[in-house]
Amino acid sequence: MKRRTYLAGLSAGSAAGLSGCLASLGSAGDSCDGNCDIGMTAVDFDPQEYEVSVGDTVTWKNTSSKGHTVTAYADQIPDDADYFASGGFDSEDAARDGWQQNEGVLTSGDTYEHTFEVAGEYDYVCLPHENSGMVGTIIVTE
Ligand SMILES: [Cu+2]
Repeated sequence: MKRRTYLAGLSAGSAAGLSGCLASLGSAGDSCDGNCDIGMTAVDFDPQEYEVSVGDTVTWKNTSSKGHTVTAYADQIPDDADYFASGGFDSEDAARDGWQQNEGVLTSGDTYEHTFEVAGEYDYVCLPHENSGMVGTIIVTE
């Protein structure tokens, strides 16, 4: 009986291992429920690191009851990449000023999309929760 339990556990484990492996490349966040790529929980981007290919569009969704932003760090995206931020701001300064007026905030259920045209690594932050470490990274490959 003990051995059967062990074998059952083993096969469930390898299935989970396989899906974990497939999931490591651009897998959507659990909180998305199939409706987004990156969920925004109370204090985190889910997943925190997300990998896509050039030309892919990433959809963030606020899956929590808190207000969040998606705001690129201007000096932590590829040099020739377009700046991006929820609210449509064209610079980090403008996004930070806007946030003071409550602009660019995604409330519960809101989505934001950005299409990544330049390969490289993009770091971004949620301005209301910057001090709580609500940051994320998009890795765009050729
Ligand atoms: Cu936030």
